[in-house]
Amino acid sequence: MQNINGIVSVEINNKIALICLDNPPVNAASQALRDGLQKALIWASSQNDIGVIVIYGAGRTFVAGADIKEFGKQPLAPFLPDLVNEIEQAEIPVISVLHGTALGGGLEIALGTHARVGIEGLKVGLPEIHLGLLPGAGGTQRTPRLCGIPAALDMILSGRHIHAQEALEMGLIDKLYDGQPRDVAMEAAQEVLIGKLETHRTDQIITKSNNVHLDEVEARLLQTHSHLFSPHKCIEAVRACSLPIEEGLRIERQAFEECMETPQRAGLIHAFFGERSVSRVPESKIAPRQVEHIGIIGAGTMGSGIATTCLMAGLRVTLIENVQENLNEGTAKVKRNLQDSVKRGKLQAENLSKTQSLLQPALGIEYLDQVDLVIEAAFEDMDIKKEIFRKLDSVCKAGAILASNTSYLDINQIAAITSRPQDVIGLHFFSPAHVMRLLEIVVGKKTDPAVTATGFSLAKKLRKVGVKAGVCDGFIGNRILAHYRKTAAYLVLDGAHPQQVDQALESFGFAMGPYKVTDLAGLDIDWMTRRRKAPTRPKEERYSGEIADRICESGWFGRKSGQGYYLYKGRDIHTNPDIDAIINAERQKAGITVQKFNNKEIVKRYMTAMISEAVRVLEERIAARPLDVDMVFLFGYGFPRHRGGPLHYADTLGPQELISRIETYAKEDSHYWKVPDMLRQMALDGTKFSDLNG
Ligand code: T1G
Repeated sequence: MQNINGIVSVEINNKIALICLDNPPVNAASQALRDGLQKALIWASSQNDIGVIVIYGAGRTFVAGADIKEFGKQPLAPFLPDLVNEIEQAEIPVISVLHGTALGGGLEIALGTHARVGIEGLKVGLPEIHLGLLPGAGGTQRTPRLCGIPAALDMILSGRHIHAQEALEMGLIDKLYDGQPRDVAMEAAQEVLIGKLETHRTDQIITKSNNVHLDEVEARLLQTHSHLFSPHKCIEAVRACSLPIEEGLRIERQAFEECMETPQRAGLIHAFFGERSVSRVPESKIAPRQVEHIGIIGAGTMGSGIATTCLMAGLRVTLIENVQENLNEGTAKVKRNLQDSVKRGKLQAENLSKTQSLLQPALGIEYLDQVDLVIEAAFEDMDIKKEIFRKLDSVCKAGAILASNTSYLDINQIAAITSRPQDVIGLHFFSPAHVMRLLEIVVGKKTDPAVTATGFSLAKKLRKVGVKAGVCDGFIGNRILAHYRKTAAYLVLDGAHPQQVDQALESFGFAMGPYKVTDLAGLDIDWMTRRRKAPTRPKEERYSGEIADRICESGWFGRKSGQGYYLYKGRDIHTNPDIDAIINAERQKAGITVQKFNNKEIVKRYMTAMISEAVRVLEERIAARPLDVDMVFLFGYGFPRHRGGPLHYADTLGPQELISRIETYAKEDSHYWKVPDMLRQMALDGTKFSDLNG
């Protein structure tokens, strides 16, 4: 065994050279792995009488891609595309054994080998598009040669994982085996030596151009993803696959480097690492409590959604209502959600009945005496919640965690009425709870760190993105939303049309503008919030709810009533001409001189408002890090992923630009537009939000 550099080793066994890649956790193609692999190939080729070289991975997967941590830094040789070419041009046949998730640069290494074998359970893919990139080590040139342009383009533009059998049928791998990587490496190598497993060079396959298909896909992309950069560069690179491979690889490299330079690549990589590091909180070093049986109080939309997500994670669920009819309705909704999850491929059909059997509907809180954790999802009323928690305190076993799904109420107040405030926490799910990935973990003053740790462990089990939040009205997301939604309302009062505001934010990258979102959620919910907050609204605050109040008073609550800011006929959505009269009447009543706003100005105001409140949430330690705010908005509020989140986006503007915008707007409304002290300090220190994510 020749240990090349601690990550790569080579073993000679008769005429076979076995190169083992061992770079946990996912064998990322770091500079050390590339350097070791290159040296191993040279060393193996220099040995006498080697008939075949096999590359395989140790651990849970073959190479899962280039090392994303190296992006944005000075690239270091050997460069992956060059290494793949060296593999392909080797005189001794080189084959690869793929297991786990051979993705991106990992699959590209394999495409440079002269035969690829997979191990059962393998998934392959070219997910670079999710990082704002394209396959930059030959994937756009070799994949079409192996499986044709349409299949290659689908793989590159979707970034999807392809299961082993499909990969075999597509021609991406040559044979499927079962067993451990090293044993399969030996078996496949011996088959090469006896001619049972053929080897071939991908670069010698000629691909016919298919510009008709490429033009069709490009046209569709311009409709759906015109704001994204890398999909168009993917097509540009794939177009070159009918040229000699040296030319194609040059065009691919050029396109890759252009993508690497974009803010979209930086935003998507921030999102990738943020999703993983957001759960790294001090409490995650503490052992969580055991949770196998969950009690849920309230079988309404949220309760049934939360029950669904817990059942899908294999947890037992006792679902509580106080009226049989509501319990039946909620139970039926859970079953529909599970069937919907099967349709969406989130739950295997063969697991449906077993999953449903974990659900135990019951009338009365006394059935929760043995659960490990309760999630209260009752009506958003503090008195109702206090009454429930009083009962839970007397019914639940010692050590049971008592959580509320409240979206803004004070967890400390709820905890204070129990004899176990240390076991009380907020677990704020987002509707639909079995689809939305965000879970705000709201930590009270007295919450035991082990309870917080359990919140994060539950989030992982539910495949949610858990974000730690402090206690304030609305925690992180709804607190910030409540602020910047006023900007949208002020813009409409002052001259913009709701549909224009939506279009402006959709062109910025939001899937839906704020008026479509509020129509979808139900205008009555915001109406209730405005009335709840009316008694405590500061007198200096410019009221932003006049137009929305009039719309609600007309009984128009959005999609659920067929009419809101828009008209809903079946799945069609149209502007609602009846709101123009309401808007004009309110402007007249307020004596407003109508202004014109262009889309750029709408986005500037909206984003500046969002960022300024996000900074205040950081100042008050409601969120510990800027990335916590970013992940809340990426996973709970449809913030465009390629922009990385509000504060990652703020770094592209800089604190000084934000301060000057706020100071300009403050001339119109000094109560609403205030520069947070933290932003001024950042401008003085030259600090970026990314510096605060450590
Ligand atoms: N580089 C660096 N670190 C990576 C990584 C990568 N490619 N993939 C994962 N990690 C880290 C991750 O941050 C986490 O770290 C740990 O590994 C476990 O990951 C030239 C340019 C492979 C399906 O996009 O999809 O190749 O938090 O929690 O849920 O054309 O990781 O433990 O410190 O996600 O089991 C293309 C990205 C790169 C694959 C495993 N490849 N990774 O999922 O574990 S670009 C990708 C994943 C490229 C070439 C181009 C998943 C996974 P930590 P995890 P998992």
